[in-house]
This record gives sequence, structure tokens and C-alpha cells, in this order.
Amino acid sequence: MERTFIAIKPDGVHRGLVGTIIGRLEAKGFNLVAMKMLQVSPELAAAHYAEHQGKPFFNGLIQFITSAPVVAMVWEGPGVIASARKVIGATDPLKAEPGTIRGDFGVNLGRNLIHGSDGPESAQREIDLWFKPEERFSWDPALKPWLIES
Ligand code: DAT
Ligand code: MG
Repeated sequence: MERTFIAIKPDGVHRGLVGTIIGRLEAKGFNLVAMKMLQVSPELAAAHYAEHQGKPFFNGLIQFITSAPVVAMVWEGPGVIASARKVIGATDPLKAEPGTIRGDFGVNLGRNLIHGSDGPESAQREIDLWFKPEERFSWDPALKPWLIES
């Protein structure tokens, strides 16, 4: 079953949106298989955002993501990588559709509340970067027959 890495950024934590954001992913029918709150080190931030190194917004992005705790998670489900990106919405909250997390709760590109892996390779890389194997869980929700036709 597919897995993706999701993180509620410092603005989501400060704004009290942790429960709302987790609730949306739960209500969609995805399965939470790892979760922790942590203060991100500059090293972890730089590794996570390595693809953006050298871009004009890189330093601000690292400063922001290390500025307060984040809630890091792994979610599992059919097609969860692409689907979670749709639930999250476009990178710029002003361009994100209403009904998406960024579209409903954000107004600024640098405060877009949540991260989600953008493909299978980045999902695997980010899950391995943020979570040790023993921090990840495999479990079948009791509601699975009501979520997924066997
Ligand atoms: P996403 O988070 O939707 O995958 P991304 O990987 O292109 O977007 O960029 C990572 C984060 O960097 C993004 O969530 C917000 C910030 N960011 C991206 N482009 C930016 C820009 N032009 N100016 C300021 N911040 C930017
Ligand atoms: Mg990205």
C-alpha cells in the first residue's frame, strides 16, 4: 500500500490547525501510520528541502520550518501521494482551490501550513529521512471493508 510523508508546518501548529488538518486526512479515509512532533534542526531542514537549495526563498524557508515545532506524519492508502497533494492544494494558498487545506486556511506562499511529498521517490526519501523504521506502524483500520472494496 502506498505511503506519503506529510508535515504540519510551524504556522499550522501555531494557528491551532493540527486537529483540523489531521481530521481532513482521516475523514478522507487515509491511514495514519507514523506521527511525531519535533523541532526541526537546520540540518534536517536543509536535507528535506535539498531540491530548493540555491533558490532565492531557500534561506527564508529553512528559517521558517525551524522556527517552531512541526507535526511530522506518514499516511497510507491507495493513491495517497497524489491524493494528499490534492487535499493539500496548490503551493500558493491564494491559488489553491477552496476545499483544500491551503485554499481554506492560508493567504501566503511562505505560510502554506502543510507539506506533502510530490511523488513516489520523494515520498520514500522523506519517510526515510524523518522516521526510523521502528517509528512506523502497519495496521489495518477496523473500517477497512467500508473504505476499500476487497
Ligand atoms: P510544495 O510545498 O507545494 O511541494 P515546493 O516544493 O515548490 O512546493 O516549495 C516548497 C516550499 O517552499 C513551499 O511549500 C513554499 C516555499 N516556496 C516555494 N516557492 C516559493 C517562492 N517562490 N517564494 C517563497 N516561498 C516559496
Ligand atoms: Mg515540494
